[in-house]
Amino acid sequence: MLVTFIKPTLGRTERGDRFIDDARMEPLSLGVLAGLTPAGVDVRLLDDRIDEIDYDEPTDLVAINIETFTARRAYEIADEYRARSVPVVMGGMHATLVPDEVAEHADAVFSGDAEALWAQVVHDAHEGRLRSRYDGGVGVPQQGALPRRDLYAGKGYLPISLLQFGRGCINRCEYCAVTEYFGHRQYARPAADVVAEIREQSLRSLFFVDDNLVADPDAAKELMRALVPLGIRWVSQVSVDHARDPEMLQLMVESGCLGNVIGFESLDPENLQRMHKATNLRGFDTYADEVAALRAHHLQTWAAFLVGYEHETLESVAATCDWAIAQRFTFAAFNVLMPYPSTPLYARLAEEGRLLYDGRWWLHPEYRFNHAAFTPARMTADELTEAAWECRRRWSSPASIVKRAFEPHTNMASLERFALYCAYNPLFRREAFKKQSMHLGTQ
Ligand code: B12
Ligand code: SF4
Repeated sequence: MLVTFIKPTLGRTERGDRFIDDARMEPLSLGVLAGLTPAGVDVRLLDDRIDEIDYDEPTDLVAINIETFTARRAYEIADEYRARSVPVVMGGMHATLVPDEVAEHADAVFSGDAEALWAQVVHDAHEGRLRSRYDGGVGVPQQGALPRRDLYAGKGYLPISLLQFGRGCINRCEYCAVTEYFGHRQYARPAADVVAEIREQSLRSLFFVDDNLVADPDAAKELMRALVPLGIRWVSQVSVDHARDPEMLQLMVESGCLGNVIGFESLDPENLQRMHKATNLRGFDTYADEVAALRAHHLQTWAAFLVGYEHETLESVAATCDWAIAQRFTFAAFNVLMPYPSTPLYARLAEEGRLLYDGRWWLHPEYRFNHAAFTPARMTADELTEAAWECRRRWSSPASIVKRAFEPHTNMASLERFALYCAYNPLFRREAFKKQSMHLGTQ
């Protein structure tokens, strides 16, 4: 039996080409799924962000990872295989959030985590008795299984190994799909399992793709203590409150952390309140102390902002970008607030009649990547789209890249950090231009 795992690309660029992601990373979800596949079953990986899919190549089961942004493309791929009578199972974030929609394009919809039930799916497919729905629930990642990293060979992924300590988050931000999926909980692996996995693979640069690595500060510290002897370099995603914990920062440095993605989201406490972003609000003072602490520990921050919340104005979007450049962060993202299905934000905007593109923007042929899909309170949707794009343009302009490079405590703190800065800023700039206004799906 042969199972084909597929990671769909986002869509096509304005020139009409299928989007090839030059900053692509290992698709950990599918690596883990392959690792959970029973011995004796053959597996292969097709990454639509680089590979051409030959739909006529024989396979017994197609397993597609689906997110809201890749739904249109995932359905195109699924429809092609199903037209050739190849059974398709889809799982991942979007399949869990809107299983009924996904069911229109799949023989089986898999909600939740794969660990408990994936072997059963493979068995059922082999017997020709695939059920239309599976619900794996949520829980501790991997449960002993290792991702099949051999499947990543030759696909040109960035030289950084993806892995997971925990998944889920205890916070309840109104717009967040993750916390809905995991029921406002975090599920972490034993630190010893993570250390064993790190020893099993060859790269020394690691990305913990946790939703919030520090959701349980004690568990995070235990992990970091276990990482110290490994001599690795790592990055992750963390909530800003960790910067108020000197022990956490010290352990990050000792265990090889280069910096983290941090959701600053907004500089306006009224917006943070509306988001239910409690972690950011505690002792809020325009993040001055937090940024100073990160700098003092030489951490290179990827600052994430969410633009378009209720109190946002065109002036406050521009001021957010000014502030980020003035802080000379290493990387930044200016994300337009997106109403992901099945989130409290989505329900609220639907009730207020503010969703655009008939509500299901991810399927709408007119919707474009990075465009607002709702009517903001204090500007038009087009103004929000343009203001966020202007932030991305200004942030990644050559003048900004040069200005930010010379931050002495972070980007200039060592040759290694400077090299990281210089390698990735131009790459992310190119990607930002390529992705802006892309069509979702390729048809
Ligand atoms: C790492 C990551 C990234 C990395 C990508 C790494 C890569 N490989 O390419 C980076 C930083 C580049 C990234 C980018 C983006 N991301 Co992202 N990302 C994540 C993150 C944090 C972890 C994903 C992961 O690897 N998890 C580890 C694996 C092992 O777990 P898993 O994916 O949950 O898979 C398990 C189950 O879901 C299930 N499963 C998954 N697929 C399948 C398939 C089948 C067939 C079956 C049976 C089961 C199954 O089994 C797995 C094992 O239990 C998630 C958050 C999250 N918790 O999912 C966001 C997340 C997926 N990203 C999100 C978004 C929005 C984006 C961006 C669009 C952001 C932007 N505006 O640019 C981009 C573009 C994404 C794209 N498709 O191109 C959203 C998606 C929301 C949604 N409703 O779909 C998420 C959920 C974050 C969030 N807070 O909402 N992302
Ligand atoms: S802190 Fe981040 S991961 Fe946690 S609920 Fe809020 S947005 Fe989601």
